Formats: sequence, structure tokens, C-alpha cells
Amino acid sequence: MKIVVLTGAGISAESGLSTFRDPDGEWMQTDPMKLATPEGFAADPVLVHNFYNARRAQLREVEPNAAHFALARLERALGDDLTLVTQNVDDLHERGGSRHAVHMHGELRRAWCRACDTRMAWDEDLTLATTCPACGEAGHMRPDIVWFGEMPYRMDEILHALERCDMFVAAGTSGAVYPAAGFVELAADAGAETLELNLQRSETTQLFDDHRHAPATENLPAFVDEVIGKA
Ligand code: BV8
Repeated sequence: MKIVVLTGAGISAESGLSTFRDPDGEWMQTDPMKLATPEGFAADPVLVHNFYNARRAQLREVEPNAAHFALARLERALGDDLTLVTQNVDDLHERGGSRHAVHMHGELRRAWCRACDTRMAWDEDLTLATTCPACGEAGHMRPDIVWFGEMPYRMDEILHALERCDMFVAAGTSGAVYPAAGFVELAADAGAETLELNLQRSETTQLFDDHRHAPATENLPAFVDEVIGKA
């Protein structure tokens, strides 16, 4: 059985990372248009660097949880029949053991030099003075994050998997951001069974065949046990 799993911030919440749209979420504190758009970065790059530097540093303080471990177990069981797509920019899927997560919104631990167009692994703070190790230019580095108005990564690969899957699962996502919020309809149109695993109803719950509303650390291990039991 070919499965596509889409994850969002809710899957990392129990590891201690904030979501975006819950009452204490990132976008409830500061306008996302100032922090997560190319225009916001052009207007105030220091504000944006500080936001992502703090989130990159926070990553060092948290650990993957039972939901990340369960999805890594599913990858080991299904191999290429699992496509794990994440909107998350943290590295908790990788640290939980997943080897092939598709980071459609980029990664906190990567940087992008706009002068020479090189993308690279990056663990340090970024500042206006940061020099690109590839071209030596200063002042052109940005987080390798897909901001609003930018094209998400690896869309061809994701659409290919959605067109061929037997099951689509969305876990820990509010269904507020496109194109990810539209994946459920694409998978359903292709004949897949659709399942939402979330703490509460999302903006797209009504589009799923089935939904289970519980914490990710309960929902994901139980779901993976069921799939592996049937396989
Ligand atoms: C694009 C940067 C063109 C990363 C982020 C008007 C109508 C429709 C669309 C648009 C429109 N105007 C503009 C658009 C397009 C826009 C968009 O969708 N805007 C929305 C807001 C209307 N999208 C874009 O611009 C995208 N690009 O469209 O390109 C294109 C054209 C054709 C084909 C393809 C593309 C680019 C979007 C990238 C946005 N980047 N941020 C970062 O800093 O981290 S947004 C941000 O939202 C994050 O990246 C995040 O990944 C994403 C989704 O959020 P969620 O992960 O769902 O998090 P959220 O807080 O919302 O929800 C958490 C859920 O977890 C909740 O439901 C909660 O109940 C649950 N939960 C909490 N705790 C738990 C839990 N669940 C389980 N267990 C728990 N313990």
C-alpha cells in the first residue's frame, strides 16, 4: 500500500516547539508577513534573522517524540511505499530516524546564498555580515526557508506521489496554508483513502474520509501499529 503522510507543526508540539496558529503560536505573537515573506526580509533583515536564529538555537534544546519515531518505523516497514512530506522546518523527523522526509517549506539548518545561489547545511546564526563559504560574498545569506509567496520545494515529486497513493494522511496541520492544504483533495481525486490525525478539527477536516482527534504522540504510534499489522 502506497501512503503519503503530510506533517505540520502539531507533530513537533509535544517536543516543545511552538505551532503557528494555536493561541500561543508563532504567528499569534508577530505578523507572519513581517517574518516569513521576501518583502518582510527586505524591509527588516535583522528582525527576520533574529527570529530564525532563535528557532535554530531552540532546535538544540528539543528532542523527537513518539510521533516522529512512529513515522520512522513506518518508513522502515514500507520503504519506498511511504512518502513523508513535512511542512516543518525542524529536523525532528531526521533525528527520529526518518531518512527521506521531503521538507517542502525548507529547513532551519540550511542557508541559501542569494549571490551565488548555493544552498548549504548551516548550524550557526546568520547576520547581515555572514560571508558565504562558497563565493565569499557578505550580506547575501538568508535562511533556506520557503516564505509566503515563494514556491515550495520538490512539488513535482510530491504531486507524483499524491497521484499514485492508496492512502493520504495529514498529521498535526491546521490546513491553513496552500498548496499543502490542497493535497487531501488531490489524493482523494486520485482515489486514495484520506485520514486526518490532529488534536482538533482543522480547516479541512470535512474533506477527509476519516479523522481521529488526539495528541500526535498517541495518534501516530497507533496508526503505524495498524498499518504495519495489516502489511
Ligand atoms: C505558494 C515559513 C505558489 C516556515 C511558512 C489566498 C488563498 C489561498 C492561498 C493563498 C492566498 N493568498 C496566498 C496564498 C498562498 C499562500 C497561502 O497558503 N496563504 C494562506 C495563509 C492563505 N501560500 C504560499 O505562499 C506558499 N507558496 O503558494 O506558491 C504555488 C503555486 C502553485 C503550486 C504551488 C505553489 C508558500 C507557503 C510557505 C509558508 N511558510 N512559514 C517557517 O518559518 O517555519 S507558513 C507556516 O505554515 C509553516 O511553514 C507551517 O509549516 C505552515 C503550516 O502550518 P501548520 O504546520 O499547519 O501549523 P499550524 O500552527 O497552523 O497548525 C498546527 C496544528 O497542529 C493545529 O491544527 C493544532 O490543533 C495541531 N496540534 C497542536 N498540538 C498538537 C496538534 N496536533 C496533534 N498533536 C498535538 N500535540
